Amino acid sequence: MTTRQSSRRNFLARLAAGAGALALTGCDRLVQDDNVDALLRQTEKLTLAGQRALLSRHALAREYSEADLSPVFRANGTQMPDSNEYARLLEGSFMDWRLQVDGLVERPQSLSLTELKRFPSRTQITRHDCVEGWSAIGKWHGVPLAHVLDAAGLKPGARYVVLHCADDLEKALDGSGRYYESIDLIDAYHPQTILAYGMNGRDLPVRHGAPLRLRVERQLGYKQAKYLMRIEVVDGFSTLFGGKGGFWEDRGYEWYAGI
Ligand SMILES: Nc1nc2c(c(=O)[nH]1)N[C@H]1C(S)=C(S)[C@@H](COP(=O)(O)O)O[C@H]1N2
Ligand SMILES: [Mo]
Repeated sequence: MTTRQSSRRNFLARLAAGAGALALTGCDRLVQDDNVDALLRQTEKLTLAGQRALLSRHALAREYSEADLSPVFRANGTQMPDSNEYARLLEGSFMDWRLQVDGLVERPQSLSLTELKRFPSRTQITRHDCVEGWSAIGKWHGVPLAHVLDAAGLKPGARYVVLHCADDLEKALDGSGRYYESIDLIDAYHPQTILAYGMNGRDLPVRHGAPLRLRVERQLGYKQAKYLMRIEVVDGFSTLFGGKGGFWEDRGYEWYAGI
């Protein structure tokens, strides 16, 4: 929350408390004043709208049953990162792969797949919606991002989580074609936001982002970053890559891709 937002909230809270106190002491001259009345009615609406917006960000995405699983789950974007480093990691069955967790954290982490699998896990069957106009229902298994963030401990000022991937979706010598994404802390701590290492009861296949991908179920397909290498906690993303918070965002897509 910005300082302006929070001081406005404080102002509204004081206003509401003040009005209550006035009403209680029977001094209704102020309360009956037309302007104050109108203002109070408006703050009531604002609070409701604000609460509704927040509630909807916390709501769960629909979950499905095994019978709903799509027989074919399409792969999109990169289906095999084209780097020597990724080839080497894949050849070693990702035994040498580590997820770096750094940025605004108290305890930077370097986590192997085995270590990630020791955290409590979650399985969810959800529908993936790509902006290109296709959907598929899949079963995802992994560690809630919240557990990993708690292990690292957020520093004051932390506001976003940036997901750095292994693949260049665009060939650019300056590194600007690297896939990445970002989400805010509401989504990062949402119970269905997981770092998935399993899909449909097996290890996550390479074309779907092995060894680890994000599932952030209230948002569109392009937010579901595959081939995760690093999680960086930041206070803003304007200085990263194109500054818009994601590979496709830098090319014009919305940062918040709610569905
Ligand atoms: N690293 C990386 N993540 C990515 C992409 C990509 O090209 N590279 N494509 C995105 C898009 S547009 C979609 S629809 C989904 C596709 O996921 P899937 O291949 O498992 O179907 O991954 C998203 N995450
Ligand atoms: Mo997509």
